[in-house]
Amino acid sequence: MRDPRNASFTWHDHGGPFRTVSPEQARRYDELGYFVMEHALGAAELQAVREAIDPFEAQQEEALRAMEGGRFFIARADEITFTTHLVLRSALLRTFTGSALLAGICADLIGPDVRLYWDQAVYKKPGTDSPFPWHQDNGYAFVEPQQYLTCWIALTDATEENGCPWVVPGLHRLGTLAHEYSDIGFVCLRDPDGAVPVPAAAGSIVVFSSLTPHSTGPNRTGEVRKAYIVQFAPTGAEVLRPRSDGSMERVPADDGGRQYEVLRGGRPVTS
Ligand SMILES: O=C(O)CCC(=O)C(=O)O
Repeated sequence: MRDPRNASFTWHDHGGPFRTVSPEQARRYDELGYFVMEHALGAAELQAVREAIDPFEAQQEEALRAMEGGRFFIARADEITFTTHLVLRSALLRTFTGSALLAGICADLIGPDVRLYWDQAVYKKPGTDSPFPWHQDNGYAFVEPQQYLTCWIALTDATEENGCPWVVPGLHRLGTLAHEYSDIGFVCLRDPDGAVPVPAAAGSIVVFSSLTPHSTGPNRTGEVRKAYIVQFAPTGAEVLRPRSDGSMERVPADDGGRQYEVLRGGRPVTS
């Protein structure tokens, strides 16, 4: 079932020319809704990004443990943490999110004018039994245009055993599906047919659409599964936010501090 705000949606295929993704990756993005850019980050860059994030995640874990029930929204102490808006706290991550690699993916899959929409680290701890439920990223906050970009960057090897992403190929072309809230996250599908695991070696990027239904599995290993998720939207994108009277307000996704320009007229903007 579609989200009622998704009245008329058309997926626009990408015709190139491409500067960073291959024509085959662009084809997979259009047809399936995702592809993996293998070993996109070098070892030194990967280590630097992980080391920039780890201390903030440790603080987040401590803060969660101090909360009633060890929970806040969908985060759970010693299971799964969401450390958001790291670009406000780390110059290294700010530079990384505007790197030639990420800006190039944005140029190929979004367009000439792009802003960072969201960034967060998601760490899944050993012994986390519950999966992260099936959702589209546009199911958390309804953005228009609906079609924005998620780069799920594996900071450690992501495997079926420790909670790699799973996707349902093809459904992104329908636009935003209806979601309902559960205490482990918003849900748009339950046990969908055709779901495929998307393992990713450390340093690889799972590139998918905000409209690609995805989930991540339990972590049955003894190691933390670490990911840094960065999302990009076309300049001018707006979030449709419900007001208390039931009407919708349109909030531009251009927060001066963290939703900065990454591309303007097809050229990287350094912030
Ligand atoms: O990385 C995870 O385990 C789930 C995160 C996710 O799907 C999301 O933030 O949209």
